[in-house]
Amino acid sequence: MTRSFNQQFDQHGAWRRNFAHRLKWLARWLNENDLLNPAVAERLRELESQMRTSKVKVAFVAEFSRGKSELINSIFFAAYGRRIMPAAAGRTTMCPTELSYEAGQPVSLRLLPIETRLQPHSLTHWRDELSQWTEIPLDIEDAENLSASMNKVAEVRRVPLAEARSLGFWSDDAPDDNPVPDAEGNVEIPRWRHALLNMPHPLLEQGLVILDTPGLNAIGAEPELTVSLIPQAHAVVFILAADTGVTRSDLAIWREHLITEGDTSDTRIVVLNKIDTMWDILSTPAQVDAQIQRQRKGAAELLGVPLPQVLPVSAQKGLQAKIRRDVPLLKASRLPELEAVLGEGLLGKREKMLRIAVDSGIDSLEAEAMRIIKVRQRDLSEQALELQGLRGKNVSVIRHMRSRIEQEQTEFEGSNTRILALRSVQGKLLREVYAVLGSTALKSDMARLAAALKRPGIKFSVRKVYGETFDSLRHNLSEVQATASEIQSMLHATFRQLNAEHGFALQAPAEPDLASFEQQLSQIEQSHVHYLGVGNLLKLAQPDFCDKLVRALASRLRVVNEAAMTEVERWSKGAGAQLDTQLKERRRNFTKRLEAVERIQNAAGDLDGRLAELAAQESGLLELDRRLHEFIELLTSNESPNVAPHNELSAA
Ligand SMILES: Nc1nc2c(ncn2[C@@H]2O[C@H](COP(=O)(O)OP(=O)(O)OP(=O)(O)O)[C@@H](O)[C@H]2O)c(=O)[nH]1
Ligand SMILES: [Mg+2]
Repeated sequence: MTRSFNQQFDQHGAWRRNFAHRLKWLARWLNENDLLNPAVAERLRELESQMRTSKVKVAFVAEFSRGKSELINSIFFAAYGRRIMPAAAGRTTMCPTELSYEAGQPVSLRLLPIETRLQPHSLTHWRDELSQWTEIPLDIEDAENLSASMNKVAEVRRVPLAEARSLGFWSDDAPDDNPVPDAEGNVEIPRWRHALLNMPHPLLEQGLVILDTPGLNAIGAEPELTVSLIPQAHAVVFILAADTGVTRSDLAIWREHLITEGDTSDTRIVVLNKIDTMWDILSTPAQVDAQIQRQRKGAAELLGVPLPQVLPVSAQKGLQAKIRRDVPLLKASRLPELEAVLGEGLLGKREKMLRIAVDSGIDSLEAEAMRIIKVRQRDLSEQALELQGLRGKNVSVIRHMRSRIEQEQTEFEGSNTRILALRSVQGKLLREVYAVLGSTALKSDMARLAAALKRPGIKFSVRKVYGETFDSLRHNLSEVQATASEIQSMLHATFRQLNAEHGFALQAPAEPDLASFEQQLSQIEQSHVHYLGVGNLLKLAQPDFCDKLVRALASRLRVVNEAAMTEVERWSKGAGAQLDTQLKERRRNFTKRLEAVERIQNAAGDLDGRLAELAAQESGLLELDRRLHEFIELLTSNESPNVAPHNELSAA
């Protein structure tokens, strides 16, 4: 039996919540046993919040009236018993609409007026400018109210040509794409630029984000939609109508929005919608099937996707069937098959990505905790050896031992200067990294790109101009990689020295690998060059277009650079925390040794008692070691998410 998208998503959510829960338990256990240094604690917090808040974004893209909004209604909103997203003949959805849930934010529909296009800011910027949005509070218990509010995304305005031109809905260069003026010379444009629905729907609560887009005519769309919003989706559903097949404008949209960025082909799903229009009482079911199959094959060939990724459905009948609980109709709509593919492709991939991220985090966490346990074990056996040497010795020997420990302690504290020097060099190099990847440097790179794109005749050298900009961005990353290598060899040297002189067990954490960020840069570059290549070059001559494009680029690049900086920072903090932890352990060790000698000085017979204590502590550490492995085993194992962690994970 195929599981519906909703069921699959529920299970994925349960897995994530459970994992986050176990991580919390592990953190608590590590903390109770004094095995948690600040770097590990932060890593744990990051992993936990990644598990809890990671979003899965699905974008619905197609020419107008192919049934994007109807498909969203049928997959996600059938439980309301009616249409929630407006879906009607002709152009309906007029602005990109994002559906998601952020707890703590008001449940509402927020709308950004189209006039904000006149100001020089990216959508990313506007997201934080709450006061610029029109907010409509929603009552999600009331389906009628919800649906009426959602009608806002279909609102339009009539404006004079000049205004339409300045807002980007009229181009003198591409007259075929322009809207048709009415008798007074006015044209229809969207009232809103972007809509954000925040609503506690079960799937949205678990991190699903749905992006519904307006049928994209060449001129009205913002570059940011193409070069940022859609490429960042984890899956894109492209919709065709079974009755029309792949039209010229479908193909143009497919080329512009769906064949970009790298190895994403497995998260592109093509839906052949409206198969109900082929149901025909004069044909046998077998004939209808054969017809659908022909359309499927044709679409797969034209778009260059594997046949299993082209799924025929009837969104409308699927919605009706779910509302009326009409099982045969639901089956005929073939909606469940699409949901199964969507769920497996999207969530399976997401789960894999999360697991990879989490596994490497857990590995380094285990190594760190093990190191602390090892250091303690060694300290204990050294102490035991030292005390055994005192057996049967007289008072002056004991006094001598005491002064030897004190001397060792002084020498140890003296060597701190080397550690301080290491820290300051590390800090300086990190500041260099921030300077290279920080926002000031990026801004000037972007200003140069914008200026280059505005030069007359740029059409012929767009690829080169982007190439230069991105070479310089990639160069920044390799510079940072080189700096990191430099810090790394310094860490190795200093750690080796400290290990030799003080018997530490320091090991420099793995150097950050920035290759994946370079890869991301190349994908972004590709999507821009691709976007301009598919008939958008002419727009470079339009006022403001270059700035819009470059602003959209800048907001994406900022995210990449910040992620790279976080990686470097995490590694540097990791090294620092290791050092701190071992210094702390060593200081504690001096105090313990002095205490032990003192006790023996005061009552010589206490020696055996103290040795027994040490032995007990040693076996306690063995137990800790065993439990740590148990924990990690439990965290990384694949077993069902319903096992309550409490029993296995209760603190020692
Ligand atoms: N017969 C049939 N009609 C459908 C189906 N799905 C959608 N429609 C109709 O097609 C029209 C357009 O559907 P929408 O969901 O508004 O299409 P859209 O792609 O969101 O269009 P825009 O918002 O304008 O970009 C509506 O009248 C729907 O009722 C279907 O499976 N079968
Ligand atoms: Mg729509």
